[in-house]
Amino acid sequence: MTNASTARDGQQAKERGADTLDAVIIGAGFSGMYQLHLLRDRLGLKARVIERGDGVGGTWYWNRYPGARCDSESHSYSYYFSDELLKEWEWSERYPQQPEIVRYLNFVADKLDLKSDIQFETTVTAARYDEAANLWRIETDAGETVSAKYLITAVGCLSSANVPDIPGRDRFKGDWYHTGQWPHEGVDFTGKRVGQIGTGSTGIQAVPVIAETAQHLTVFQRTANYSIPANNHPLSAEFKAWARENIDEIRKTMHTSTNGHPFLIEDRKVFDVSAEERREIYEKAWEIGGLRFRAVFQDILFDKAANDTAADFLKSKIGEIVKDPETAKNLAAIDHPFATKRPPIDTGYFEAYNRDNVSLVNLRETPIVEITETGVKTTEREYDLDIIVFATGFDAMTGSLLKLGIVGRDGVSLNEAWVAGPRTYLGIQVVGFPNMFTITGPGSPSVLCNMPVAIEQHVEWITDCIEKMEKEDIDRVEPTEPAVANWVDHVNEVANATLLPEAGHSWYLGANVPGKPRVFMPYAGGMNRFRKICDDVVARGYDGFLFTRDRADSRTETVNA
Ligand code: NA7
Repeated sequence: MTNASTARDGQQAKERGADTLDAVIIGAGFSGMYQLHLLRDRLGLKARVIERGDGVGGTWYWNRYPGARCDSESHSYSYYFSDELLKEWEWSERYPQQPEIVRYLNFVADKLDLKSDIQFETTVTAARYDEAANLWRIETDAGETVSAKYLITAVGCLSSANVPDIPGRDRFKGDWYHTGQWPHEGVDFTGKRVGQIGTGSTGIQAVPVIAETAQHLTVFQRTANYSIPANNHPLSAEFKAWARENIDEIRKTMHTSTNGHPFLIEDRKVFDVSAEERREIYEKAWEIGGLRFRAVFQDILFDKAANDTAADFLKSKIGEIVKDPETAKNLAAIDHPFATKRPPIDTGYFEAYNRDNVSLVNLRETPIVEITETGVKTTEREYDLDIIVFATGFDAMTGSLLKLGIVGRDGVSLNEAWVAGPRTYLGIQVVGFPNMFTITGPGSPSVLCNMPVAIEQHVEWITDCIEKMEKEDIDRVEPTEPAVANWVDHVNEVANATLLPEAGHSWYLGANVPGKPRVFMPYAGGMNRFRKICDDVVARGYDGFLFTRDRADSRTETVNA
């Protein structure tokens, strides 16, 4: 194992008392697992993961809805820190399904012996910074308090379910489910009248699968959405061998690309080619399928006229697929530029509307008035339903962090610190919350990137920072206010250079949750650029971070990085 080889024989943790840990990590998904591995097996620290679920997987543990599938290609949706792991695991399909991802994460957890340091079925109810002791006191629903020098949140960006507060919701006598909190035993739709609210990436994946067994599926669409066929298929033996033999090459591409995917964005611009050539390029990309479509021109996300050509192509495809003209018109009534909301990829989404048992309700024309005991009532009529599926997304990027009950220096909570929106330095740290690290936090590329690539970079950066602190006996690290202010400005500046803010109702902006401050949260400057910025910060002596050490005379000194 690349990193495990240095294992626990590495530098020993500073003794902090038997009941005090070096680090508490919250969440056992991709990020928490890797963070545990590096802190425990590379640095030799005493670290524990606290996890709400009874197994590893994080977002993938909870998102078990029908059709749940990743939109990153499987051979890139893996940890790349270990060639051994890469060679031992074999993905079966181009896009991995949820159960296969959970199997993969269990394989990694077992291989690295991680589960022994994961406390499952435990929810963190509060985490308070005790300034006098320079320790985080983490309280759980098991009634215990765990203390640790470092608090690392690995709670994922899309883990806090957003169930809209539609009037009458609790009156419904049938069953209702949110896709992100799906029952482990599954849901039997056979013979049921199902209503699905939401047509984001999740809803678009769920529709064709639910339609297969439901008596009738009524899809309630608020914002029409683009979707590109995934062209999912089993991976051939040749491809699997190629992926195993070209690990370095694939890793290099993922680290070079803007979005951490295993392919690069073409250099050409939309209007560099003729209309005919452009059509051919789009047709070919549509056949190949998936997020590669977005990569065929470099200016799709920057130039509205260029974007229009992709948008028009995708809208025309809806018209070609969907037979009923009224349904096709409603599905193609898309109000935002292509890829300014997360672009879904699908398996038979638009085709599903050609089935007799699927119908679409355009909520822009006939909004939902209330949920009744027996179904959903719009301004036009009432739809009788046995089951309502909320595919209504997440309180993304900040929701799961703000739920943790984090309180920093001087009793200031994270909720108070972020009342006007999240403020971080590099998405990693927050002023007033010393020694707290937020993996893929707001202000980092996170959801605009193939997540494992973003996660590995953040986890490795955090580990290096902690290693430095342990080696140099540093007690605290936190960012400076000017560094945070500059970073927030930079995050806005790079977002404003793209068309991304044009989707005014996107969860990137927090606009899907009533009352949430509208701040563009992910870093849109590209993962490759972000990685370089983080490296440069270190090269400049952790520029923007303040390291402090407590002296024997009980004064605190600033340590030059
Ligand atoms: P998204 O992308 O936030 O989609 C949620 C959908 O639910 C979207 O169509 C919303 O319409 C709709 N929605 C939300 N609230 C309501 C109400 N109150 N009434 C009607 N419709 C509503 O979440 P997903 O789970 O699909 O995807 C999240 C990410 O997971 C995805 O991007 C991938 O990265 C993986 P709206 O657009 O707000 O009008």
